[in-house]
Amino acid sequence: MKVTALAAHTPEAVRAALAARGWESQPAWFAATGIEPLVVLIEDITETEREALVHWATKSGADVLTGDGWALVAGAASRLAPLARYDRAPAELARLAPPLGQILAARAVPPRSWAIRGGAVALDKPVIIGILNVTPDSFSDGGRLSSVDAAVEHGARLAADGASLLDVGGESTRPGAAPVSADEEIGRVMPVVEKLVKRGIGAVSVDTRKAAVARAALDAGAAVINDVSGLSFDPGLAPLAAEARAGVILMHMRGTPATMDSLAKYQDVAAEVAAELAATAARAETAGIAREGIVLDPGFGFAKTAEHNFRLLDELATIVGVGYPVAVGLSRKRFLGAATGRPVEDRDRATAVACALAWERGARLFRVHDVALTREALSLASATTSST
Ligand code: PMM
Repeated sequence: MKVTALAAHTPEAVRAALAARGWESQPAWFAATGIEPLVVLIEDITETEREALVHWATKSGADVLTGDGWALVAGAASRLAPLARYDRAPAELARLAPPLGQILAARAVPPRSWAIRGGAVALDKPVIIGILNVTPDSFSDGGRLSSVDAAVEHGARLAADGASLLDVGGESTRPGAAPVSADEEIGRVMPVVEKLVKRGIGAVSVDTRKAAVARAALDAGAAVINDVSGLSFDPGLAPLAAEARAGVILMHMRGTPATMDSLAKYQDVAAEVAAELAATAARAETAGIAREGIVLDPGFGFAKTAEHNFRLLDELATIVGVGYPVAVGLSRKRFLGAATGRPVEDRDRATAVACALAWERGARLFRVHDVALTREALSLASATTSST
């Protein structure tokens, strides 16, 4: 007898084992994904629901851990699937079917493209978003080029290095950074957005929390709004994005850059960030933003300690489980320095490694300063993952 423990973090190992024994590729893939383990945390459940769940789990061989008002159910995805069907699940668990059905559907068919204004971004390969900060201190080159031309040249270099999107931002969101008026922000970003669009460099994203800035950028040809406040700063942003059919990146944070550090308090950071992002996405859809246009971002460094950021990176699949494409902004962040001891100007290697880990855990979009280095790391990471 020969016994081998197969890799369990990817269905690929089971698919390959079945294919090697004569299974056709589709049934092999379905079988492999069906026996993948699934763990779901169910909160705010009634006592009747909890009892029904424990009873069902005992009968069907799923594992259940439970306490007051919550339950954790675990088992192969195919074993838990009946709970998402009204005709198969116990009547007492009817409330569980829709959210569980959504989770299973998103796992079976992950989003393959992201709808942005005037186009779509394929998500089968890593998507790199080049950072183009145009705050006054960003592009000082001793006066050789105007800061606008220097920023546009830098954008051209990022695009040539492999960025499919250029994220132009005119407001620093560092902890405690001074707020900037909409007019000031427009004055900073618009000359750069206009020139990038005119020269056809990349698709342009505008990194702003303000509807007035987003409107000006969209009018000039930007395709994406990257809102670090996750629609919580300016009520005008969501209707604008909906009407313009802009792609949106909705990032998680708590409070504002001025107050966020004091709000970095979590019992269970990945599950809490996932729940808060799910609520943000639901608000976006209620405001008319198409589901296909939404990307979620856990907001590394925003209202999170270094330890929270490490947990989030490790448990990124919990954020991916919300069911939308996931972007990560890891570039040069402080927690990378906490792990490596490197100062901010020497964190691009750590960034590239962190992006490779994030890809492996399901992130698809990567907002970085050093596009070339990150692209190399992601080329390797994506070469090891199956695209079936
Ligand atoms: N981080 C910063 C700014 N904008 N946008 C998204 N979507 N995600 C991020 O993590 C993010 C962001 C701050 O970083 P920077 O000062 O290096 O641009």
